[in-house]
Amino acid sequence: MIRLEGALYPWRFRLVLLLLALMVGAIAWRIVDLQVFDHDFLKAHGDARSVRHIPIPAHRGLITDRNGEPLAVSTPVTTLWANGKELQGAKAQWPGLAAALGQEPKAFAARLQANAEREFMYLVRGLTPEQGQRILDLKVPGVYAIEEFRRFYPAGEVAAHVVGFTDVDDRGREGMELAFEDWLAGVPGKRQVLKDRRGRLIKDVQVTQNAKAGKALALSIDLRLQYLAHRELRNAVTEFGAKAGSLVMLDVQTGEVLAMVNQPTYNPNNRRSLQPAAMRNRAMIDVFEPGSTVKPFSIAAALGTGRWTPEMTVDTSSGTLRIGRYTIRDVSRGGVLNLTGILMKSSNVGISKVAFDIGAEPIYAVMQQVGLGQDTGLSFPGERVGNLPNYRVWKQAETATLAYGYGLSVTAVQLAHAYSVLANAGKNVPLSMVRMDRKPDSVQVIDQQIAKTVLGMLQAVVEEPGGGGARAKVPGYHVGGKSGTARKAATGSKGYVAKAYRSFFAGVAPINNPRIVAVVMIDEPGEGAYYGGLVSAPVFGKVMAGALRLMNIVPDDLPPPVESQTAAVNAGKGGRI
Ligand code: 59J
Repeated sequence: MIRLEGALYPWRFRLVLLLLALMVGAIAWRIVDLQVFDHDFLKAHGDARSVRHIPIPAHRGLITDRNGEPLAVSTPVTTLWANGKELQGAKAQWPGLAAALGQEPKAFAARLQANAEREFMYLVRGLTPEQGQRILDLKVPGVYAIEEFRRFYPAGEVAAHVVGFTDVDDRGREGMELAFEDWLAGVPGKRQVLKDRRGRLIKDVQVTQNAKAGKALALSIDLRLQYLAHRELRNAVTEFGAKAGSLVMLDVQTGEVLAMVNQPTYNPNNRRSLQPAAMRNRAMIDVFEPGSTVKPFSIAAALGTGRWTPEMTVDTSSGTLRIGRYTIRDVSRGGVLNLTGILMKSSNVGISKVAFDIGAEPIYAVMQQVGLGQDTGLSFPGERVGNLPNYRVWKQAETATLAYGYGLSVTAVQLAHAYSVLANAGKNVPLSMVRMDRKPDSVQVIDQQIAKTVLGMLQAVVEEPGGGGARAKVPGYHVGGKSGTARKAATGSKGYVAKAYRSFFAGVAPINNPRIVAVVMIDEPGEGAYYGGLVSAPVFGKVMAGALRLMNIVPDDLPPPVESQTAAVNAGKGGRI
């Protein structure tokens, strides 16, 4: 037994005891300190090292045509990535992995070796979930999956310019995909997971925020008309060896774009070898001088002043008209023409004489009110406004050239919109690229009677002999329209390019209750013909004929039923009973 009294150095013994007691106290205090006072701080730090939030991709809204036909569809895909460091420990499995990925084993191994220090590298993006699972089932350490969505475009090149496309991160890059990005995109969710120090997923903890799916979008286009327009435009561009072309079709009453196609086009599902020229939605992002297709608006302006009636005539027999140093020419001689005759013969001299009589302002006013060189309000990505110069700066010669379509620049969709105003009894209905569920408000910009009179003149261009629009005819329906052939303005310098033309046809049907407007523009037809009446009018005729039938529009030009035939049919039926 230890006897304190007898200890040699009792004070030392006490000192040791005291020190021990102090140490125990300090440790106890530290335990309390860590567990009680610093607990939250430490826990947060610990978690930060292991708890991660990973995004849950949101489903992007479906894009359809006006009848619900899918145009852009998001399908779930699996993207595989690898941790290069971890993969180094599984070299034996590389050949198997390469084979499963369909990659050449040597090149694959070289790539993995090159990324040996990386903690993240893509192995392959956009596999079907089944393909992805098959590779995950190989259980190669360091191979991981991300669930994503990828866009697929069922209509391919037929609707490519309108629909546009998304980038690898599923964000809108072009077309309606870009214009309606906020509507379509949705909001990604969040998932809490536990990962170890090396980033390996240990445990799926919980979904902290559900992904919010994007909203669906129904476009105004009708895929059936889109296919038809695509086919006919492509055939004509090929037949005439043209550089490019556009076709726009509108619903007269609602302002909806029913079809919009261009050549050349591209397959949005395979953009690897994409030519920039093929990507252009030319109908909205390219501008041009519309030439003679604007003559009906100059005629409407003349009628609107009250100074002109359809029967009044001008003499165009000289075929030329001099203004100072400038000479206006007709391609063919017309003689004495009334206003209908000016349109039928497409006389530049005739419309210029009318323009000098009424002056710049009324022509400008009509062109502006029907939307030529004006903002369409569509806000389509890359869309151009074009230019209609203010009438105050129009000189004498310009007043004439503007009246027959030079000196202003427009898009094909603006030209179609302008014709829809004539077709809609003078009412301007705003355009729409999305399906409208009710008729939008419109503004009366041309007198109703004048619009109808001009429509009658456009009918004469198509249906009367020598009007230049005969190839736009549609059996069973009355059609009105105007052709145009315009030399192409030189870029960068003044003047016009030799032997380079744009061929146009713009028109409407049925004349007695106008429902559809279409504009065809063919850029630089090189083989055989180049006149609008020969190159573009037939495309218009075929596309309009198909559209009128597909939309179940009542024919306004059916031959009266023949009595004897009806009787014969009835007799035949009777005989069978
Ligand atoms: C034309 C122009 C160019 C610009 C002329 C077409 C002018 C003009 C300066 C010569 C071919 C041609 C501002 S023609 O569209 O008049 O569609 O079926 O390009 O006149 O003054 O070798 N159209 N076209 N003019 N410029 N400047 C006719 C006409 C038109 C047709 C045919 C034959 C031109 C009937 C065009 C068609 O109505």
